[in-house]
Amino acid sequence: MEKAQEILKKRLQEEQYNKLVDIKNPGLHRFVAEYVELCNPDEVFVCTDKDEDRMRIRDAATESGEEKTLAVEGHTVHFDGYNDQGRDKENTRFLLPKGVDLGSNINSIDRDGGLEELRTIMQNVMRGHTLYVRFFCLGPTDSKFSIPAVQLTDSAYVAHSEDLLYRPGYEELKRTGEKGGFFKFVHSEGALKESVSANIDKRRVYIDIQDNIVYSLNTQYGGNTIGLKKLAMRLAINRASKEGWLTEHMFVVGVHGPQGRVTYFTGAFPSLCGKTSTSMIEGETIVGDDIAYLRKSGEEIRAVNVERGMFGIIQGINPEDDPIIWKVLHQPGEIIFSNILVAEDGSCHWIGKYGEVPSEGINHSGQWQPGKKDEAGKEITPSHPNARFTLNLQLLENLDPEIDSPEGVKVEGIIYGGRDSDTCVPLEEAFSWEHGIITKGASLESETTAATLGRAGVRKWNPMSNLDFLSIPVGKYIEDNVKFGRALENPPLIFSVNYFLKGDDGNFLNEKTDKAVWLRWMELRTHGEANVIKTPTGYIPQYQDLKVLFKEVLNKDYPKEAYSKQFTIRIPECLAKIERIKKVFGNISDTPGIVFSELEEQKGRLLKTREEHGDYVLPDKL
Ligand code: SPV
Ligand code: MN
Repeated sequence: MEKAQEILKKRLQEEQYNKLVDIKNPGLHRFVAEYVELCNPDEVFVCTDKDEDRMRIRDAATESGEEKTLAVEGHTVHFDGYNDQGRDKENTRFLLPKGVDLGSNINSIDRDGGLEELRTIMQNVMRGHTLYVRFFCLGPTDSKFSIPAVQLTDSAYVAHSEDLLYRPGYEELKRTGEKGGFFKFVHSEGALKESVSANIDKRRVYIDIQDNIVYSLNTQYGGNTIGLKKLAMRLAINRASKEGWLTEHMFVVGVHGPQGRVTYFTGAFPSLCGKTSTSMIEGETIVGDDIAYLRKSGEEIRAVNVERGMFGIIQGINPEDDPIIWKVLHQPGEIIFSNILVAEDGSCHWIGKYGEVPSEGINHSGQWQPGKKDEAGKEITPSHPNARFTLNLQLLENLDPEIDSPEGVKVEGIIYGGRDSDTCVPLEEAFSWEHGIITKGASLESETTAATLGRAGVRKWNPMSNLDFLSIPVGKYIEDNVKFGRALENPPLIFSVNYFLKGDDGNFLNEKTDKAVWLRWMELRTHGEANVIKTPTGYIPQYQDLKVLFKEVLNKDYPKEAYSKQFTIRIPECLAKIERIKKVFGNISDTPGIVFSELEEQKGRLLKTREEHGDYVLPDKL
C-alpha cells in the first residue's frame, strides 16, 4: 500500500477513507495525506456530491457558531474578524522558484523560504478542528473549460459558501481519475477567538504555481479563503497563458435585443464599480457576475461562468435599483450574509438599504449601536462596506438558460468599466480589438473602494481589473489578450463604460439606471444597428439613438443637454490619463510595443482635436 494511503487509513474513519480512495488518483491521496499529517485535525470529513454530505457541512457551519441562523428560513449570517474584512493584498504572495520573475507589480516571495514559513504556521493548525475535504469543478462539468479542484478547509463556513458558489466535482474527479490536473487549496482559519481568526498577524495567502496549490491561513474573509474564487483564478491565469486561452475578472450577461435576440457580453470592472449590478439589469439574463474563462472555438470566442453562485456586495442594494436581488434576499432560501448588521429580531440591515437603521444589533464589531467607535476612534458603520451575500444563482429569476452549457456562450462584446469621476465618457466603443485592449482594458483605472484593505478614493491602475490576480508578468498578460482576438476576422467589439462621471458641481452626471440603456446600445452596435460619432478616444453614441432607447428601456425623456454634458470629450483629463498609463508601462520591462503605439496614436488624435476645438469638445462639434 502506498504511504499516503496508509496515513489516510490510519487518520480517517473507514467511511471517509472509502469516499476518498474511490477517486482513483494517487496525487490526490498524497495531497490530502500530507496536510492531514501536518495540520493535524481532530477529524476528517470527506464530502461527496450527495445531498446528505452537503447538508452535513451546512449544519456544521451553524453548530460551530461560524454561522448563525436569521429570521428568514435558510438565511444565516457569518462575521469575519474586525480586521479581516477584505482581500489582504500585502500578505498575498506568489511562491517563486529560483529564476522565475513575475515583475515588480506582483507580490512574491522566494518559494523555499515561503514554504518553510507556511509549514511552521500549518504545524498542528487544525488541532481541535474538523478538516473538510471538498471537490468542485471550475466551469461547467464535462466540458473543455472544466478544471477539477479540491479544497481542504477547517472552516465549515468556507466549505458551505463553496457549496453555493461552485459546481460539484466529486463525480467529475472520479470520472477523470488520474488524468485530472486539479487545483488544490489548503485553508485554515487558525486558532479562533469568539469564532473569528485570532492570529491575524500570521494571515497568509501564498500561491504555488509550480504545484497548483494555494495556501490560505489565519483568515476567514471569503476573498482570502474561498479557494475556488480568487485563489483558483490566479492558478487559472497562469494555466490559460500556457494554453492560449484567457481567465478574466468578468461577468457574463445575455442582453436581450430586438425580436427576442440574445447577445452575450463579458465585462471587467474592479470591485464596487457596478459589475454585479450590470450583470443583474432587469430584462437581461445573467450567466455569471465575477469570473469567466474565455476560449476560442473556430472564429468565435466562447465564455463560461467559472462559478454557479454569487458572493455579492450588499451595500446599496435596495428595491428600486436591484429589484431581483432585493426580492431574493427577503424570501426563504439558502443565503449566507456576511458582515451585515443583525437586529434583535433576526432581521438584516446594511448601508444603503431602505428603512431605518436599527437602534442596536450585532455586526462585525460585536454588539453595535449608532455612534460606536473602534479602537482608532473611527466610527463603525452599521454594516461593513464590503459586507456580502452568498447564494446559488438558481435562486435568481433572471438566470440565463445557458449557464451550464459545456460550450459556453458566444461573446460578441467586451466591456471595461472603472470608477472615474472626471475623465472618460459614460460609454464608448473602441476602434478595433487592439485599440480596445490597450486603451480601455490595459489602461483601466479606478478610484479605490472598500473591497480590499487600505485607503478608499485613490485612483489606481488596474488592467482588465485583473491586476490583483495576475500570475504572469503584466506585459505577457497584455500580449496574451492582444493576440487572443487579433487573429479573428470579427472579434467581439470592445466598449468602456463609466458610471461615475461627475459634473462641475460634483454631482454624478448619470442615474444608476442609465446602464440599462448603455447595454442595449452596445447590443445594437454588435449587430451594426446604431450610428456613432467618432471622437479621438473611440466611437460614442448619437443623441438620437440614446433618446429612443431611454424612452424604450426606462420610459424616460433624455434631454440633449444631459447628453452633451455626459459625452463632452475632456481633452486635458484624457491626455493626463495617457501620461499616467505610459508612465506605468514605462516601468514594466516586458510591455509589448503596441501599448505605447496605441497610446501615442490616441495622444496624437487628442492633440489634433484640441487644436481645432479647444479643451472640452461637445459631441456635436465632431
Ligand atoms: C472582488 O473583490 O473582486 C470580489 C470579491 O469579487 S473577492 O472574493 O474578495 O475577490
Ligand atoms: Mn471580483
